[in-house]
Amino acid sequence: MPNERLVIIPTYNEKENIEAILRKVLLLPVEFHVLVVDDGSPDGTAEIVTRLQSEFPEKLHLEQRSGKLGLGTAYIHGFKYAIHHQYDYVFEMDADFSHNPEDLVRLYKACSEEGNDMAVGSRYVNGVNVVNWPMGRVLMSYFAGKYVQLITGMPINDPTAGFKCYKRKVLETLNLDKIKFVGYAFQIEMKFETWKHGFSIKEETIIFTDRTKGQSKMSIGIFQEALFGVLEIKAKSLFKHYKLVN
Ligand SMILES: Nc1nc2c(ncn2[C@@H]2O[C@H](COP(=O)(O)OP(=O)(O)OP(=O)(O)O)[C@@H](O)[C@H]2O)c(=O)[nH]1
Ligand SMILES: [Mg+2]
Repeated sequence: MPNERLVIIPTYNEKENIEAILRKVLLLPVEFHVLVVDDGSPDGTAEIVTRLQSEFPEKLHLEQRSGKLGLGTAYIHGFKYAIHHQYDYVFEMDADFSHNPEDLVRLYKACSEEGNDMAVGSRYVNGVNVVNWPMGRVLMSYFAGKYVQLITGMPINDPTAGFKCYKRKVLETLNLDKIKFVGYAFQIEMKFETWKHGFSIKEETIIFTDRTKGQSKMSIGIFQEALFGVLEIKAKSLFKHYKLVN
């Protein structure tokens, strides 16, 4: 049987969250496999995953990298793994419960039943659906989305969202080795490249909840990368020829 669905969860110091989130995903009524890409978390996140692997053989996978190399490259690593193992649907999800694992099923159906190539769990389809973020951060994220729309023309309300489903053919089409950014700009770049290739993208409304356990890895550097990265993504695209798929 071909492999169906793989959820990639990048982790750095998520010992407070990892076991609970894995149990949630692995026990959903629809079967999802999980790949954790851990960047040598000093807090022992990978050891917890290794222990759980005996409980979920075949379904729970772990890739370990030697140091904190950034979210973007962790996902690229995971995408290549997914292509190699022929997963049909590939998901991005955080470990910190900001993304509700139950929404994976809706993202999956948006692609498998509604025929979209990518589904994005979006906070800003109907107003703002964010719980427990300080108002400053909500506004920043919301207007960052508007800024990205303005610069790129991409019709997506939540371009920095990191909760997604890709059909494998999207990942096979994009040149993953040319994806440059690692933080929020990585999320923008992946959507932009997907859109420019003519793939269909659906935004599914989700409620995003701030993490309650563990430490955020958001930094000023990641914010700056997004601010200037968007300009670079747009500028580069002007010199690029996209072969449309649809
Ligand atoms: N492998 C790997 N995972 C990372 C890295 N940076 C962040 N992560 C993981 O990526 C996910 C998102 O990171 P967060 O710190 O929650 O970032 P965020 O959601 O933008 O920030 P908060 O809202 O404050 O939580 C989490 O599962 C992190 O553990 C990294 O360098 N390498
Ligand atoms: Mg988070």
